[in-house]
Amino acid sequence: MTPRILVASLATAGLALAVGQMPATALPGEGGTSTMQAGPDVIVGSIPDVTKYGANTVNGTVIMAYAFGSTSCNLGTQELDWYAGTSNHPVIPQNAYRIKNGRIEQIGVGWMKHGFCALQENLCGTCAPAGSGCPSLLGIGCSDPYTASLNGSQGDLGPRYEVNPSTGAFPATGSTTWPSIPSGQGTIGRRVQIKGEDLNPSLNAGAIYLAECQYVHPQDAAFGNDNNNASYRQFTVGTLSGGAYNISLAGSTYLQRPAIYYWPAVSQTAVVNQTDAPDGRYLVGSNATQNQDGTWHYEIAVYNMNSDAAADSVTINVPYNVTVTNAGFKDVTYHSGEPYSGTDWNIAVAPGQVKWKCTQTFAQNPNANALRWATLYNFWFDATTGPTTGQAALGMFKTGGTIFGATKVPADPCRMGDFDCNGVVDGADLGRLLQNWGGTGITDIDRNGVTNGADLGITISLWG
Ligand SMILES: [Ca+2]
Ligand SMILES: [Ca+2]
Ligand SMILES: [Ca+2]
Ligand SMILES: [Ca+2]
Repeated sequence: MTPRILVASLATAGLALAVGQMPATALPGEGGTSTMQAGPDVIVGSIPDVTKYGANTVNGTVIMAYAFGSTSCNLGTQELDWYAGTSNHPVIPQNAYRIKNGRIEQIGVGWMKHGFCALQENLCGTCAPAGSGCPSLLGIGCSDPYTASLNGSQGDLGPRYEVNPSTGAFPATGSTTWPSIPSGQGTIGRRVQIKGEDLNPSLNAGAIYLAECQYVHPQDAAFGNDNNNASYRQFTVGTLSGGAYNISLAGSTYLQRPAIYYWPAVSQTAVVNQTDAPDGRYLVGSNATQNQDGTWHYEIAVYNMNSDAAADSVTINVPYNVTVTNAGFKDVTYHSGEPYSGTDWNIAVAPGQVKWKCTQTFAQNPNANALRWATLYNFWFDATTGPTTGQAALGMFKTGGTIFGATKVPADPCRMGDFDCNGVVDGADLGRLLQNWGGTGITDIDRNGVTNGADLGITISLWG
């Protein structure tokens, strides 16, 4: 099923259900159709509410602060640790996104709420309580609500850098090691921070907004149940009051999938494809729309769900007879003492390729601006041809290595082997190949870095 159909069917299913809650069975998590995963399996079963805190002005920019509530469920076969002040409880980052003019972008980043004790409720089905009251375990089938005001309580919000999102490991030191809230940011510190201009209705006609919550937990990760831990819900923007826009959650919570999956529901030509690094999952979304001058605009959004390796480059091969212009990049704004650099990636447009790369290696700066977990970065360009399906190569920051994800790329306007693009593969093309023997570029058809016998063989096979 395509994400768009999935979303549409979920939207229909949601009509019959209480607002803000959908059954976990509505959308199977990673691992097939079963909703019962071996071991503990935490998910976000609902995003029930939102709290607005107001705004601070930082370096002349008005930044507004929010928190989203999250009700978790244990869909697994074992109880889940929920011990406050240890390394055995969930941590819960919150994000906000906007879909506008064919692009999905992350406009809000919050720190991680550290869980403490679990109620034993039944949002997701039959609960076998792990104890009475609020014990330090979440029972099998049980749910635990964190209201928005709890998820925005600054004393329980820790920085994201402390956790390895692949293993769920984080130190038990708690708040003793957390950076203190910066001066003048008492309202927005650690919470989900969104620039006022990203919400201002007069600047964002037609925009769709999404809230996303994710749970990271060492037991859930150890059992391989950590690819279903993010859920999302739409929100709308109201009037300005108390220094910040009122926002209201709308519709149902879409379960066990991150917000990027909603992109094709809004931008109908967008697609989302998953690809896994050895240590975690990435989602590559892409969209191509025609510009008024006949060229095409490409939008690529890469989301790191739970990879500690963190992508630090994105490379797209484009045909040599395609011209690329207007390449761009957008990241997120880390805050409140999160140590990551905010330096924009370098963009290199060369014949046959466009590449975005973090400006520093891991060896140069472990806190360089790699694409960290639970964040989404944007990459875009214009090209002279419309889309076909190709690959985005994602380089890995901490580990080295490259993974590939399917994406829309510009199609080749010429036949393979027809280097001069005159419609036939003939002696002129062969001459060019022989002239460039040993070299790179258009005659290196298989893009292995050298024009050689393999490329000659391809050219001959396409003769005529
Ligand atoms: Ca899970
Ligand atoms: Ca930046
Ligand atoms: Ca030719
Ligand atoms: Ca070659």
